[in-house]
Amino acid sequence: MSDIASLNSRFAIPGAVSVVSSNGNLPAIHINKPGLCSGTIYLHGAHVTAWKPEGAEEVLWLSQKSGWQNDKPIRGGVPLCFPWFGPRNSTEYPNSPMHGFARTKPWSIESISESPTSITVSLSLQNDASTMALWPVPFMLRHRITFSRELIMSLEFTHAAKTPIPFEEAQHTYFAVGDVREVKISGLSGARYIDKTDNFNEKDQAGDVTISAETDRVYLNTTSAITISDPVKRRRINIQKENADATVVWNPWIAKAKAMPDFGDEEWPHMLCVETANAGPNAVNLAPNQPHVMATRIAVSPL
Ligand code: TA6
Repeated sequence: MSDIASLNSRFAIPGAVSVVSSNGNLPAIHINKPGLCSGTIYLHGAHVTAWKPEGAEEVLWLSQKSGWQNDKPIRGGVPLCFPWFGPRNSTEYPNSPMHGFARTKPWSIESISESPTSITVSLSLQNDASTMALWPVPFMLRHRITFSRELIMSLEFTHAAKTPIPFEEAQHTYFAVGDVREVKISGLSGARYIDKTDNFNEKDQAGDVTISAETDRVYLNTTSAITISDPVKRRRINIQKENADATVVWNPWIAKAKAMPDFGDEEWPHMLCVETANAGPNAVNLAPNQPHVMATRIAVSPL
């Protein structure tokens, strides 16, 4: 029996959940709860690529140009950044992938469960020779995703090193928007941010965030909920965080979109990243055998 057939026989829920060979022949879990929602998550990177509450349009953005290979992250959906965010010092740590290794590793299905109003998928990743070579820490990562009228993603990290370990993490969520130039992002007013498009200078946010150029900001020491108001799709996307002290806002705009081979040149107006994170000055220092759980809860409502 193939791996897919074996996974499907162990974890499928008739009428609601199937395990299939999807893009790039990568194994994926398809969820379809009539009257509630549909969704998709790949074992590759424990990567959620779709979530659509009944009666709403797809909430997550996925590039038409995304690659579907074991050694590359999927472009769009919710890539997991762990155990570092962004690039690593290439001299000190050669061969370190951007945003860590979690999003390009094959995760294992721990469980898939159904309630009358939800499907919950639990995937796990443990250290192996390749992760130990990059980051010598014995760890367990668990990504638990509840697909319902809301999307709840919970990333739990535990390690068995002898001393506290500093790490960074992000649920790097790509949202589908009608036109990024028209959206307003509220909830960050008064927060300090690192502006990665302006030599990483620190600045203060006054009022709503709007997007009129390449935008790449790490908002610091903020646990606030965020609302994306999208007049074109006539909807609000509400994003609540748990145990995440940073929020990242990113849109590549024209030139950066063109420079990414897995990102269509004309796709940038239709996506916006608002990322739940612990990164930079908000990195976490975690004691051994103490679980740290960061979570994101997403809901959609009419505007
Ligand atoms: O979260 C924003 C960011 O750090 C940007 O600087 C950009 O690099 C983006 O992530 C995407 O990174 P990726 O490695 O997925 O192309």
